[in-house]
Amino acid sequence: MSHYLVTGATGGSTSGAAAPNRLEINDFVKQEDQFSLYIQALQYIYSSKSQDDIDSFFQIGGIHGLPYVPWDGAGNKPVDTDAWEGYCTHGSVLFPTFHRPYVLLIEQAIQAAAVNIAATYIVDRARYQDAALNLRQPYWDWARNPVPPPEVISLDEVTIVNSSGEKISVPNPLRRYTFHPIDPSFPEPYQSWPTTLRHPLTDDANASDNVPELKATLRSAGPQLKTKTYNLLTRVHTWPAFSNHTPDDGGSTSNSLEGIHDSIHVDVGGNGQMSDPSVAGFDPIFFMHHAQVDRLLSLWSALNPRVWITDGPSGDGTWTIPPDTVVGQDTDLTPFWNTQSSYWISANVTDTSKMGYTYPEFNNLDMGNEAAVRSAIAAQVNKLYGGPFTKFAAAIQQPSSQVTADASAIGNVTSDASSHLSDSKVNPTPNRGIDDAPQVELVSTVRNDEQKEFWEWTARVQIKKYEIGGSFKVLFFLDSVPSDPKGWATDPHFVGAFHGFVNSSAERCANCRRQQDVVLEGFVHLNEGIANISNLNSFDPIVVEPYLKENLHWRVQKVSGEVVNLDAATSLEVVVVATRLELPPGDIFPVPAETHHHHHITHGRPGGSRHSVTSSSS
Ligand SMILES: [Cu+2]
Repeated sequence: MSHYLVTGATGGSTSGAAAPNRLEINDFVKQEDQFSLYIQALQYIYSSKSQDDIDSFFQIGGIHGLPYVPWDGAGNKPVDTDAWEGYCTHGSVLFPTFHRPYVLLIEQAIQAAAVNIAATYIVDRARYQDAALNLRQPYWDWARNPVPPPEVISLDEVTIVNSSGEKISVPNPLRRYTFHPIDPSFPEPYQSWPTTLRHPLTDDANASDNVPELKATLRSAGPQLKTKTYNLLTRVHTWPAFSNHTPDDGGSTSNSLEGIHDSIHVDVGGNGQMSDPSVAGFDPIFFMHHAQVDRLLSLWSALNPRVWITDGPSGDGTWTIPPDTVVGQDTDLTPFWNTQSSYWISANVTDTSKMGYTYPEFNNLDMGNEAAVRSAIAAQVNKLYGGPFTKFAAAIQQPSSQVTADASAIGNVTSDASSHLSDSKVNPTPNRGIDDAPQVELVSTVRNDEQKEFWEWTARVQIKKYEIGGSFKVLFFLDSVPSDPKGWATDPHFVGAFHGFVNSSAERCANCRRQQDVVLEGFVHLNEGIANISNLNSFDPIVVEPYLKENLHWRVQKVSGEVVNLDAATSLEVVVVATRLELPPGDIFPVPAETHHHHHITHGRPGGSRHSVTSSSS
């Protein structure tokens, strides 16, 4: 039997790029020809194909988790029935590279369908055939556009141009996938739901998406998401810290790519499929999300050109990878066949242009010139996700002589830093609730050369992955915790969350019991919340520490909305970390100069630090 080789899309060209661009979804929906073909191609792989066809949407979505069957002969049975039985690699160094050929596979299946559809056009056929060759999987840049366009989340029908050149409305395949049939392997509530759902309010068969809640949740998460993404790209420099959500931040006090990715799964899904790894691959937004994850891999890689995968533990394992073994650059990325006898491996997925696609940020760069690419991408990252002074310039409204007087007692805080902080102007009214608007308008994008350092405040979260029994959030608040848990994620006192993206079907989850000691780690950045909510006039430790001790609160909540008693989450540990960031002369990104773990801010409270004394490192 010959295998379905994962080659990606072929043909087409983007000016100034080595291969056609994948486009951001907001740009993509405006490309009438590509969008029309994409919608029809999705419909084709959804419903014209049987769910048993290897390149049907169901089969490709099912690679991730359920139905736990082989895809194209990659392992006849699970290598360990006590392990995770999907193919997707989570919690290991393979996370970023596994999902690269995975998105490539859906891109290939969609383009193959689009090429056939374009050939049927009787009006503008040449243009549509050209559009099909240029068609690539769009990405959703949630760090910039936390609420996706209506074509993705709220329209039941979309307008396309059909093969006769007519504008017609068709059911929107980006909104949901309809199972035909619901696979018998699905546990409840997925067994009851005929389609994928986002933020369903009930487990009933007639449950529907709660679009207002979905939008409000994403909008509220936006500023934190942007900061997390900026810090990932600018502060993380080692593969173990970059690649996955197990504890090891490489001293960055920043999230991994996987950790940020987890938050999107949980915030998009609510109690629906996206927040459960066993069925997340069936939501059409999954591949748009993972194209963005893949783009961040490309950007990070350009900024850290000599860093690629290193060996690490396999964690939960997969259908073909036993748990608690070592994986690395030569581990087979099953089930993605590269040749008839071999799979893709991480060592082979470094250059996307060889896989038939690129991202717009790389257009017109001399890809052979590592240093030039690095500085061009760095400038783009500052432009898109916040320049080096963004975080602290947001905050400070008035000078404080008190701060400058006392600051020297706390390490190397200079009085200069404090007073320069005070010079920055702030938009006094937070803009929560406006799509795409940064929560705080930042004056310091106009660079003040005097601003050379600032303190960044972050809550580090560690918790055992399977303690809560499914996906969950650890939500952080300043000042007070709203009384109604329903409104937690969208309340003005909410500053950000840590997200656990965890298999919930306990009856099919032997690894949930066996891998009980797997720990997740992530970071919630507090500066913007402090700037918006407190009346503080400085980020100096002497000012912020007593404030946080009094006013920082956290709660644990399952995706169902159920609140988990903090005393019951015994593995949870929240530690507040302050990092003094400097901008060395000639540098474009801030660099940590010293780090203090302020254990006593959270010590003695449920889920707080196990230590009591502040520890420092530089
Ligand atoms: Cu994912």
